[in-house]
Amino acid sequence: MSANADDLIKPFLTGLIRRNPGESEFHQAVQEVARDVLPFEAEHSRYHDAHIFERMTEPDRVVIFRVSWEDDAGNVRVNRGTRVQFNNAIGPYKGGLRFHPTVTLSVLKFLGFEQTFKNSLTTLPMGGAKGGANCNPRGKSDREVMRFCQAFMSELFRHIGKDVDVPAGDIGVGAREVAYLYGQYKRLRNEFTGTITGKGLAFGGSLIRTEATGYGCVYFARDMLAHVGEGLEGKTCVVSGSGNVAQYTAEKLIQLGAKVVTLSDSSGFIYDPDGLDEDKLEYVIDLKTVRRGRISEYAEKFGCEFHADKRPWGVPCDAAFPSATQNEIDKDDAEGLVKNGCQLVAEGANMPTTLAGIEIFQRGGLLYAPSKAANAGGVAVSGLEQTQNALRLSWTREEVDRHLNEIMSKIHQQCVEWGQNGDRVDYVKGANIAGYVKVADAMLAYGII
Ligand code: NDP
Ligand code: 2IT
Repeated sequence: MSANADDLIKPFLTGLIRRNPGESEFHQAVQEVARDVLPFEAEHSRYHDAHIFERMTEPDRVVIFRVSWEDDAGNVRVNRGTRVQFNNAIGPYKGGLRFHPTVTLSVLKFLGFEQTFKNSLTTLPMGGAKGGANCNPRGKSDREVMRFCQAFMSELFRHIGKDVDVPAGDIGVGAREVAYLYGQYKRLRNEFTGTITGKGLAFGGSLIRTEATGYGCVYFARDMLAHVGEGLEGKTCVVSGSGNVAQYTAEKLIQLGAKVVTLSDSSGFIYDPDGLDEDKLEYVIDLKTVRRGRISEYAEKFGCEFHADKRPWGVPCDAAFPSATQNEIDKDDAEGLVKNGCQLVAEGANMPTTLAGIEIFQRGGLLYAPSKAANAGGVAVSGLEQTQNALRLSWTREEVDRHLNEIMSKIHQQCVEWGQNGDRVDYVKGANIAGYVKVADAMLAYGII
């Protein structure tokens, strides 16, 4: 970073930190974007004079509410629900809901901020939002999860709508939770307008939405490799997580001839040097989405290694697909990946790499795709679910997959257009500037609001 860029960024971040004390994840997400956008604004006075980036770091509004519910034993339980409506300059608010004990305002603000840029990159008309609650669905009965979702939606329904704000899933919010949430929304509003995406196919869901984030991430990796004349076939891949994104990242990698040797969860990772195949993956999907078990059971079943309380980044690979959670790759992990010859990192999870880790990847010359570009396939197909709901029809699997492919390629093209740096592409800069410009132009047009 030049001394000049540093002079712009430091005072900006000092102000941001003063206004948002203690919100380390939010600071981190803004810092990553500020490094590209503030120098860009300095060169484009129309954005700079209108304080566009400063306005983009302040959410339009945050709704915080109590979620009271009763567990199976008759105990009263209280959680905190939040919806961060970050920016609706280019379309209705759109973004997932996360139910996890680590959910804080900082986490939801980082996710909502990132979502604004990601949704802009998809080329679809969607603003940025995120929400969730500090609860843990793990270990709860279906009925408990149902009562929790109904209590959560009993307040959220006032703040959302098909043309206002359309939530979806994220960590801890899958098909089961989306169905309970939508059922309650429908009951309270007495309307069937599809105001949540990731719905079941019987009630307005889209084919390929379940697969979209993982598939899209692999399509993006394929496009990055094609740009340098390579392909995924035969590549050894390390994947973290074993939830929705990890499962369908692994599936598409296998379909394209790559070898997936790891998966993980919050207890550790499995290392299967023979690689996953369709049958093993089917076992994982049943284990994590139906039986809700631990990934260590995979190691017992297929006789491979399980490394408790460890992350998989020390396993030698050609490509890495972090697909669990934020900050799961730190500086040491990144150094290990570079040292072991990893060529490509495509982020299925949101902000899985620390700022120090990103610097290591960029200095190491890897093909590094930040989450706002690489994992945009999920929200893109959510956008296509909204379109199908509005049209009151359903597209085929092939049609949705074709759109997903095209959207990921368009995101790749935008990254190349804005991030070309000599004979290399800076995908971080490309995604940040391309995502920014569309939102900034809309905000500029609206005047000072
Ligand atoms: P799931 O709940 O389906 O799976 C999450 C996975 O990550 C599980 O394996 C879980 O382990 C693991 N995990 C969660 N938190 C932690 C943690 N603190 N430490 C270690 N492991 C953890 O979520 P998704 O697959 O949907 O989401 C994964 C990532 O992808 C998130 O960053 C999410 O924001 C992002 N994403 C999701 C999209 C979607 O469409 N679902 C779209 C774009 C991004 P365990 O089973 O032990 O809890
Ligand atoms: O982080 C994300 O993009 C998501 N969790 C998906 C959001 C959506 O609205 O589909």
